[in-house]
Amino acid sequence: MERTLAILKPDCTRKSLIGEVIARIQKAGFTVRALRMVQLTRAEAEKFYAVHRERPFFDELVDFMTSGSCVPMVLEKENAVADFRTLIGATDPEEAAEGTIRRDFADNKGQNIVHGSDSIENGLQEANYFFAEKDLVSLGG
Ligand code: FUP
Repeated sequence: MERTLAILKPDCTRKSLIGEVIARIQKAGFTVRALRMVQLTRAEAEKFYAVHRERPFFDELVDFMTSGSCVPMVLEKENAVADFRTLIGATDPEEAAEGTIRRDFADNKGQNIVHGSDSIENGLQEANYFFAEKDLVSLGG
């Protein structure tokens, strides 16, 4: 079964939307195989988003991701990577489709509620960033 790594970002926790967003994820057919709450250090956020290091928004992104709690989770579903990106919508909530999580809850493209891996390979790598294989429950919910 395909896996993807989701992160509920600090705006999601600040807006008390953790439960609502997880409910949408579960209703869309994803199984939660691992979940925890973390406060990222700058070094951790910089490493996670290293691919964006040269982008003009990098410092702002790291500031934001370290501004509160994040909830990383490993999700499983057939076609998990693509289906999760459909569920959350485009990076910029103004461009995200109606009914998507970002369209409904995000303020702007910098603070957009949730992260979803962009490839199967990155999904596995990003899951390993937050969880060891032993942290994944076999049945999930
Ligand atoms: P996504 O895959 O939709 O999360 O988007 P990207 O990988 O392109 O961007 C990762 C994060 O960088 C976004 F969630 C927010 C931030 N970002 C900005 O702040 N400004 C931009 O113009 C693009 C991305």
